[in-house]
Amino acid sequence: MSRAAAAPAAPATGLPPAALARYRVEGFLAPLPAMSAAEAAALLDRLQAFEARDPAAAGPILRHKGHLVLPWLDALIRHPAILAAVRALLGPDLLCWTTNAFIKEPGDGRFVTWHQDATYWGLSAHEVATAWVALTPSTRANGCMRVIPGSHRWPVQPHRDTHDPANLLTRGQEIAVAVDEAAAVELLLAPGEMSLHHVLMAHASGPNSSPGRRIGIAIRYVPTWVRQTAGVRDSAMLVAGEDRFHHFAPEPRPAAEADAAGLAAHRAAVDAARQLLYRAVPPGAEPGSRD
Ligand SMILES: O=C(O)CCC(=O)C(=O)O
Repeated sequence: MSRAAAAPAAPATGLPPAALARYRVEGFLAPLPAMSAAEAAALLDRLQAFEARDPAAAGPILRHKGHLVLPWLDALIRHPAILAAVRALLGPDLLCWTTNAFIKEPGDGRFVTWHQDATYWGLSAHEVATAWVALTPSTRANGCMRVIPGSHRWPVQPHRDTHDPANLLTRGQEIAVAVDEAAAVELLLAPGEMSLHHVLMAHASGPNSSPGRRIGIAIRYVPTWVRQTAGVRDSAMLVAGEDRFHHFAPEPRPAAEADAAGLAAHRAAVDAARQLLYRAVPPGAEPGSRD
């Protein structure tokens, strides 16, 4: 299949002008409809069935670029409503750079410190957005994402790496300057809703003190003209429009769950992510491969 032919038909603009203007001012939008609650429940079933079938592999695969291995996740990154919204932000030619499932089990104490995604990603521009799609409710009690409106206009702040194992981020990185918690906004989502956030947006989330799992899939989109600048051979999946730049190695779509080709592509992508996200980190650190 040609790369252009792989692009789904999506409405040209998926955000009303007022929402677009708000994103430019605040750096995020939430809640936005992505799919029905029933569609989200079906995706959650598939995720949990995969975890049950192969618990050892599921963690690392879901954490980073699971769309290379799981056809349902490959479909999610091309979902017409999600793409329509992201096209309104970033233009018609889009790559999915990565996917990361953020899973918090009841009482597991996992959290995310205040950080800006752009810090270690090595991308040549800040025209990069995340669609965070809720497969379960995302609430104050289960550790929903919180953002600082307008922080996408901050430059990349100094970050320090804590390597705290309870931190869901790869390096346990956190902004090394004070963040005004009182200014934070909670992104409360129902299953099937999503938030969109800018790559410079300061965001964090607390632990899950509810009795249920909190599961969201973060999908990172970049326009095709963005490059990887960190000296790593990076790859990405064309999901809309065409790629006239070829800055990223194209990624194969999975034909079946966890088939040999998908697993090989995933292994290569995790190796590249390890080089990217752990550059200048002492050897011995364990990969988490998220931000
Ligand atoms: O899911 C979370 O709690 C944090 C997500 C996050 O840091 C991100 O999507 O960049």
